[in-house]
This record gives sequence, C-alpha cells and structure tokens, in this order.
Amino acid sequence: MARMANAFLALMTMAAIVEVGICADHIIGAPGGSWDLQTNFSKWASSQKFLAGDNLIFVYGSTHSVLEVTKGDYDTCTTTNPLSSDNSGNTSIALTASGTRYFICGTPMHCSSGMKIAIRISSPSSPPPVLSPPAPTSPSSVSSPPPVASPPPPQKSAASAYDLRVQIAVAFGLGLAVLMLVAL
Ligand SMILES: *[C@@H]1O[C@H](CO)[C@@H](O)[C@H](O)[C@H]1NC(C)=O
Ligand SMILES: *[C@@H]1O[C@H](CO)[C@@H](O)[C@H](O)[C@H]1NC(C)=O
Ligand SMILES: [Cu+2]
Repeated sequence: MARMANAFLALMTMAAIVEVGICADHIIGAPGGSWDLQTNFSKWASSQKFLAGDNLIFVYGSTHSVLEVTKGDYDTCTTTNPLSSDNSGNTSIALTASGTRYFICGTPMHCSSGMKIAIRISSPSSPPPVLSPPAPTSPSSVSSPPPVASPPPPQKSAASAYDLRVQIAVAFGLGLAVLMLVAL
C-alpha cells in the first residue's frame, strides 16, 4: 500500500514537473526593461519564444495600463474598445492558445510612443511534450487572425531555450523514474 502511494506520488510529481518544464513566464521587457516608454518591444518580443501555456507578466508604474486589443486597434493605437484592461501594476496574461495577441498602453500618447506589443504564440507541438493538456480556446481567438501572414521569427535561441526546458523536465522525469524503480 505504501508502495502504491509512493508510485502514485512520484507519478503526480513527474506530471507536475513536466508541466512546469513546458510552461514559461515572460516578464515583459525583462531583463533590462519593463512595460514602460523606453523598452523596444518589437526587439524584445523577437528575443522570446511564446508557446501556448506560457504566461505574460506586465509589471509597470501607475502612469501605465495594459489593454488587450484587436489587431486593428493595435495598428491605430485605439484605446476605446479594449478586449480586456488592467491597471493594477502587475498584469498576468495566460497565453492559452496559438495565435497572435495585441497589447497597448491605455495612457494617451503612450501607444503611439511605442508602448504596444504583438505576441505571436506557437503551439508547443514540435518537439511534442510528454503530457500536453488540451489547449482551451482563447476568448480573443475570434478577432485574432491565425499566425499565417508573416514568416516565422528566427528560432535559434528561442528553440534552444525550449530545448533546455524540455531537457530539464526529462532529466527530472528520469530521476524520478529511477527513484520509483528503487522504491519498488
Ligand atoms: C527596435 O529594434 C529594432 C530591431 O533592433 C529596430 O529595427 C527598431 O528601429 C527599434 N525601434 C526603435 C523605436 O528604436
Ligand atoms: C506580481 O504578482 C505575482 C503573483 O500574482 C507575484 O508573484 C509577483 O511577485 C508580483 N510582482 C510584482 C513586481 O509585484
Ligand atoms: Cu504607458
């Protein structure tokens, strides 16, 4: 009985670790920047690899806010019809599905001064993770076009970051499997 409980616990832990291994928090602008008027967000975004299941974290002062908007409102810096908005200073956005999502600052003139970011989210399907939960459909997916128009960004460093995460997850998983075998 204790043996079965151990095996169950190990399996649950392994599942949790694999889950952690394929999810990442992207702190907007970090390191060296944040959700502010100085950071070059197109440059920052191209340094990241966003996968469905990851989270965005916007950290900012009281003069800023985070509005999720349509592509049209992103292009024109229109702040009057946000899909969602927050000004808490610490906004977490779950990237639940692949596609492109658009965020701007709601303070007048900030978007046109550069506080706008488009996030292209890939499906974490290559290489396939061991356990991938079904991706719930995003509420904004109706208005977000599928990520087809532009060519994929260079994936070298992002891909290796992903590989590292998978490797860490696999290493933990193997370690746990060994522990399980020893316990049995
Ligand atoms: C942001 O960085 C990109 C790529 O390095 C550059 O082409 C662009 O001019 C920069 N934008 C601003 C506003 O500095
Ligand atoms: C933002 O909120 C998360 C929890 O929601 C917390 O862990 C984190 O420390 C917060 N960051 C800042 C800068 O307040
Ligand atoms: Cu702002």
